[in-house]
Amino acid sequence: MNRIITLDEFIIHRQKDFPFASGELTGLLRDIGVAAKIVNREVNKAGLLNILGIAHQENATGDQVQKLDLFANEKLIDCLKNSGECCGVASEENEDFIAFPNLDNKASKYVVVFDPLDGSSNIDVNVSVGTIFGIYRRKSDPEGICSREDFLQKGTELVAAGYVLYGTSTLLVYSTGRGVNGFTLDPSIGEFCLSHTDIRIPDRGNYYSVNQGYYLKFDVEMRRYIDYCSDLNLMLRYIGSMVSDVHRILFQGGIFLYPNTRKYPLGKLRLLYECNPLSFIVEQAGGKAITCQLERILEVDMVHLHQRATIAIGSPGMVDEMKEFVERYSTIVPS
Ligand code: P6P
Repeated sequence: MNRIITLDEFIIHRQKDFPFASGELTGLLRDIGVAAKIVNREVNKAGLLNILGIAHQENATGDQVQKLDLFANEKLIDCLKNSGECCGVASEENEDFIAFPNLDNKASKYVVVFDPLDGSSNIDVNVSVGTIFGIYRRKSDPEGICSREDFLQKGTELVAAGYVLYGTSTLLVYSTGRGVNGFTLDPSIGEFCLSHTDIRIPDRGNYYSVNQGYYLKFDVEMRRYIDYCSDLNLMLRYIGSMVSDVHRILFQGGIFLYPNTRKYPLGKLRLLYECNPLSFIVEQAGGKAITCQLERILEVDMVHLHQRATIAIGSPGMVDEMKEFVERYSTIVPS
């Protein structure tokens, strides 16, 4: 039996990959791991506690907020505020970013963006949900408080990104730009343990993931590509939780699509804390992530915190094929 390597050990060991690392990023990743364990504990017993049901609130993006969303958001903010390595956060659940005062007058180098509980509408029906996070190096004066410019950075500026999938087991997948690794939570010891080393996405796969219910509302080129996937007898898998759907694609190959529709002309998914972190990970695993207008997701200019984007993400061979359909059938010539 292989020796158990915990997330903490792995992060500290990999710190050597960064000659100038002084431990702040290491500490930050470990704090996120702690927050994930706390959220996991509540997600796993959500059905037993009076934290189900909609909290009769709307979040910054107008979605109904489940109580567990609020809990997860609060825990992540608390852990990061007290980490001493993070000077501010931006969350799907908060209209604006939150600046943290320096702890012990120590200037923090990083800001964190996150969707605390993505796919939360699945909670009441016991379908997997996830946390998505991204870490940027601040651009503002380290002696001052963080500013909006710290968050309005392209995905290419990400220092690290990851997700936690609360599913049949709880898995934390992250990258600091040198490959992708996965850690499964062992509840008996309360540790995330290395379970998937150097994850690589297959060049192609047998899955396509899209909300077929919007088919007639997609542009013609997307409908043609979806028909092509169906003609290839690919299997449609879509559970309405981006982390879960992209996780399947990352591990087994395939493509996930959320194109523009009449309801969401700019796409539904959020660039800052959904598309960019997952695209960073998929690219690090050898995959591709572009908008349905063929721009590389990580290169899209970040204009405001809750900016939406269309996305096609997954196996490189399949994203390239989708790109060909757009070029061939789009009535709008991509800029
Ligand atoms: P639709 C969940 O609300 C979410 O933000 C993503 O996790 C998911 O992929 C998408 O929205 C589902 O949206 O319109 O298909 O229900």
